Amino acid sequence: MAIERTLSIIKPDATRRNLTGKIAAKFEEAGLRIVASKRIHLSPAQAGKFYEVHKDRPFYGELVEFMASEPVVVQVLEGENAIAKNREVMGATNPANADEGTIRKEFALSMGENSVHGSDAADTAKEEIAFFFSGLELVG
Ligand code: DAT
Ligand code: MG
Repeated sequence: MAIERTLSIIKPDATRRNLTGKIAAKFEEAGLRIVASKRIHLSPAQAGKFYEVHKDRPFYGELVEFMASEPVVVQVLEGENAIAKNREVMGATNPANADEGTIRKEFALSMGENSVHGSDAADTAKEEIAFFFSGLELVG
């Protein structure tokens, strides 16, 4: 299995409830290394651009407003099979369907306020990492 990098976002519902450390611990316990991390407050334009792929979905406006509502913590996670492993640790998009022990099962408030984002494939991981970080900021 290849060593991969993936982009994670700890969303406003989680930063607001002081869950940043608990969520980061889940990544580390799963063997994912946090090779870059920063707390930022996205503008609506930045959040809209990041989630552009969903622009025609009915929830887009709500999603963008939520992601720009309060700070987020963006991180790059590195490890074997990191993209799929992070998706496993996150749990299903809808917390009602998330497995026990996953971040979304434990912490998510709803389908929209679901605590974390994670890249879904190698190409999106690359794009999403470049959206937030320069090469110099990635410290393996
Ligand atoms: P994921 O975040 O699991 O990759 P996604 O890419 O399908 O899920 O959607 C991006 C985010 O949009 C998701 O984390 C929460 C929000 N979202 C998705 N479907 C939604 C819905 N039906 N109602 C409200 N928000 C939704
Ligand atoms: Mg997605």
